[in-house]
Amino acid sequence: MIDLYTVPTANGQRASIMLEELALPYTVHVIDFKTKQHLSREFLAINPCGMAPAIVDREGPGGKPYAVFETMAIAFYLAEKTGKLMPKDLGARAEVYKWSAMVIADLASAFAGQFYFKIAAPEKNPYAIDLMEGRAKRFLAVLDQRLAASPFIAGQDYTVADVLTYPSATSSASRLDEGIKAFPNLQRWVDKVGLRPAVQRGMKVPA
Ligand SMILES: N[C@@H](CCC(=O)N[C@@H](CS)C(=O)NCC(=O)O)C(=O)O
Repeated sequence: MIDLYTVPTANGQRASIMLEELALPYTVHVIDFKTKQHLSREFLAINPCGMAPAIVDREGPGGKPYAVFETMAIAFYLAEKTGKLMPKDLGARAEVYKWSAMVIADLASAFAGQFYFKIAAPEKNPYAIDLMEGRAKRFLAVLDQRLAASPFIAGQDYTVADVLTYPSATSSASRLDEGIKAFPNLQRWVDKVGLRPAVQRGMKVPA
């Protein structure tokens, strides 16, 4: 059994899609930012950064409870635990590492900045908003080019890199005025990946 500590955001959706894809049993715990639950002593013991999502695998390495934080680490941990969605061949696996790192470090960070500056900020700074939206669009364009030549993000097969990308291309990209209209290959991939029942279930967590 896995405890998932989450919030209804793209990062939370990445973790729940992984759990659904791998058919791992899990219990959802919603973190309440309003009461600063993410900064509580109990939650900081799971993720010292005080961020969601995080998981505790009650049967972790050595059969002991094991906490994992950082969305990409959660996804890789679960893929390796089950031997699914992560290629065995080093070359194919390196494609997963590369594209996953780009999506999390570059694209998701740009969208986080866009959210903070465009939506959360009490005073709007056009430079900061344009910078973050510009970067998000630049990385979406890179994914669009990639998907012109490759059926999935990391190559021929659906992998953890697709799971990590989907919430950015849907939830986060819905905050752009034009959505992903300018990116036809990305849109085609979103339509295909969005048909997966596990993706549909994972996107609805927490209910
Ligand atoms: N690098 C982290 C980012 C996680 C993150 O930003 N989580 C947000 C919710 S989507 C959060 O917990 N924010 C609270 C805070 O920044 O204090 C990851 O990939 O897991």
